Amino acid sequence: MKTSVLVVVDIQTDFCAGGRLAVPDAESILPVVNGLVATFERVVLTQDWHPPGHVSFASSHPGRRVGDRLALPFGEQLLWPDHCLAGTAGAAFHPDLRLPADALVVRKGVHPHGDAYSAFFENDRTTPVGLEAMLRSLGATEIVLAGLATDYCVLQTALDGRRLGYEVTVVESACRGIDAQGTCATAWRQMAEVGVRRG
Ligand code: VGL
Ligand code: ZN
Repeated sequence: MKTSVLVVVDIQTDFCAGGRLAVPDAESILPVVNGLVATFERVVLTQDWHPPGHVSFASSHPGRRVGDRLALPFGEQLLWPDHCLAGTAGAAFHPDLRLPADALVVRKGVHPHGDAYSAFFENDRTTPVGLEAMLRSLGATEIVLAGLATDYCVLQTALDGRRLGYEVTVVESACRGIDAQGTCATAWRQMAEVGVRRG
């Protein structure tokens, strides 16, 4: 039996207009996402949720700037402005997102020394974030992805989803990317290569 779960990625104030890491045109997906939310029985929301001094913040590394790449034991960490500080208004879901009362929430990037783009695994590729356990308990076979940002958190969640054997559909009209250096085109290519459907 096919069981689909809608996964709404990081639709938070800091990623929208006026936020600390605003994704261009992010708000325009809200009506599309709300429409999707209304059609799914099971919805999981992800929330970027960083402690002060988080490893992904340029401000945590004296002499480093936003956009710099830092070498970490498990790979490169791209440095961002401070964003989605746990418990602050910037980390809250966008007020126009229609939240089902029974939606489940996965918070990621919660450890000071580890970042997480994917809702399945932290960027060390091994520490579980929580989505896999949730999907297993829901009996999910397919995930449908919407949200922000196409080239980071949506991308990595989609790739991990395929790796774990889920059918994965990314709804293009319900996503927006940062796309600073053509990274959205690369993201769609990477997703196509592993069989992610572009819905
Ligand atoms: C994201 C950069 C930093 C995302 C999160 O949600 O795509 N991007 N933290
Ligand atoms: Zn983040």
